[in-house]
Amino acid sequence: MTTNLKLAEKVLVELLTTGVKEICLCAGARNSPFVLLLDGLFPFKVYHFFEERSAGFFALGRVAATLRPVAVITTSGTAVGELLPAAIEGTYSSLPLIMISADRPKSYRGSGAPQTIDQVGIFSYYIEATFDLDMENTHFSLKSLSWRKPVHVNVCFQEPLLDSEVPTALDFPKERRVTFTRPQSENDVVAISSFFKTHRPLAIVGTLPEKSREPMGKFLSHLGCPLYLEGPSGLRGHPALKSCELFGGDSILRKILRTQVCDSVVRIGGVPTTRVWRDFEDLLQEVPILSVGYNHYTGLSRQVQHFTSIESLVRAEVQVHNSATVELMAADRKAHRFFEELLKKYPLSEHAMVRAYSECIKNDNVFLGNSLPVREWDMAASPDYCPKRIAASRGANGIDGQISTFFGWARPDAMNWALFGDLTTMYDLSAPWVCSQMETNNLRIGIINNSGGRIFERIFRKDIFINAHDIEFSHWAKMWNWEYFLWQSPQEMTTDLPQRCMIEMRPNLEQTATLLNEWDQYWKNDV
Ligand SMILES: Cc1ncc(C[n+]2csc(CCOP(=O)(O)OP(=O)(O)O)c2C)c(N)n1
Repeated sequence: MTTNLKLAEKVLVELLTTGVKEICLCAGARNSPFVLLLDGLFPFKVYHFFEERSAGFFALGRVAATLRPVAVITTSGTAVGELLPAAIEGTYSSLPLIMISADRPKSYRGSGAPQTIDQVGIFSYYIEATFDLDMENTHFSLKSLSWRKPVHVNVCFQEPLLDSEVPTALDFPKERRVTFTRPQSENDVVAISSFFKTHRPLAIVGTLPEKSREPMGKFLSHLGCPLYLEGPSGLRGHPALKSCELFGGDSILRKILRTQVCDSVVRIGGVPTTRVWRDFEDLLQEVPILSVGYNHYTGLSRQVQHFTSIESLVRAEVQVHNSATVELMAADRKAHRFFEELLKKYPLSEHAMVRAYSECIKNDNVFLGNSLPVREWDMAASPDYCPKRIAASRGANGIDGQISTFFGWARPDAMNWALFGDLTTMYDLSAPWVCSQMETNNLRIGIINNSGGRIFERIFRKDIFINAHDIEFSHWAKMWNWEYFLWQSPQEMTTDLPQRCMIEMRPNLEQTATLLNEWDQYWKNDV
């Protein structure tokens, strides 16, 4: 007869067989069969959390760092709901998160009994599959999944929870490793090649999976068209791409398309961050687009030619000959020089601070928070460096769970820096909990404290959106026993820092606004 412990063991064995190496465990009473089995019996690396939201986002970071599925195990009730934000991000970023929730027996559903909620279906669209296991239904296999979305495994345990002896040793079957390589198709290669035969495109490159960066770098270096390389592509500042790389920001992209120097766009990787992408819905809706991503999301409501195999693009032997780009590249360089002058003129602006921060990071690892950091990186980070690893959570663009994802993503092979907004930081204050369990202590968190959500200042120009405050972060650092630094100008910035620290940067709001106004003015004058 099956027992709770046997059922839990079956689930864990299937994880092991699938190639899961790491589990984020959020202990409670209902999931005690899992907790006891994970107390030294299974060869998983187990991270312990008291808070499920952080656990979910940390797990996403681990998926990105290890390229393997990672499991999070929660108890029942609202604990399960705390995983929803990570499930959403996992869906749009196509990260294989396995969410395992413990539940009371099925007969309790709808009863309102303590810590009993309707768990099955709680993740609605944001899962590829649900398993609802109990003593009668013990069939559990992860074999035929595509892994393009998270998975929910709900496991009902009956009373008493510990209904058999905890084994002292277990035998494990062989690993059956999951691969995430998307199927390539000859048809895709042919269709992609024919687009290049009839078009003179501009390439916009968003988030690329780490393993695609090198082959994509080679491909783009032979392509011969202007390249807009966003930070999370990992190719911004790549030495082999410099001659074609655009640094003039959104406005140069608009100019290239408006003047029809390029007659189309090839969008590569994740949905682009640049605001120009939204223009393809209206102002630029006639521009043909070839979209090649790592999942099926295009980020547009209109139909475009879309392929989900980056490998097929890399294999297409294509080259673009467009002599008209020479002039445009010169305009880009001129605009870039103007922007460099602005950085010098307004050294206390956010952009100048981001530039100086990027010069501290050089070629280390960097994780960018949503909202302004990821945008300001694209505008202002030094073009002379290409970080070893760079990432941002651009699936659903949430400002939640960013620090936890950064911790999951950090690796010991280099210094790991991060750049977050102040509200984004406040969203994830319990994230440092996990640090004592991590393999690396190479962690430097940069916070741009501009006293609120300043991205809204530029969209609405109304205070009500900003959530302005005068909070500073030294006490947060103290709470977690991290060293803390305050930088208010680029002169104060240094790499002479402890291995692990929090750095609060306080830019001058007025200088930031003036820099942006002058930059807008530059493009208004450029007719
Ligand atoms: C979970 C979530 N809630 C709300 C938002 C909407 N939102 C986008 S940016 C932002 C403000 C971010 O402020 P901050 O982190 O200080 O960065 P800044 O805009 O100043 O760069 C908010 C609330 C979101 N993206 N995600």
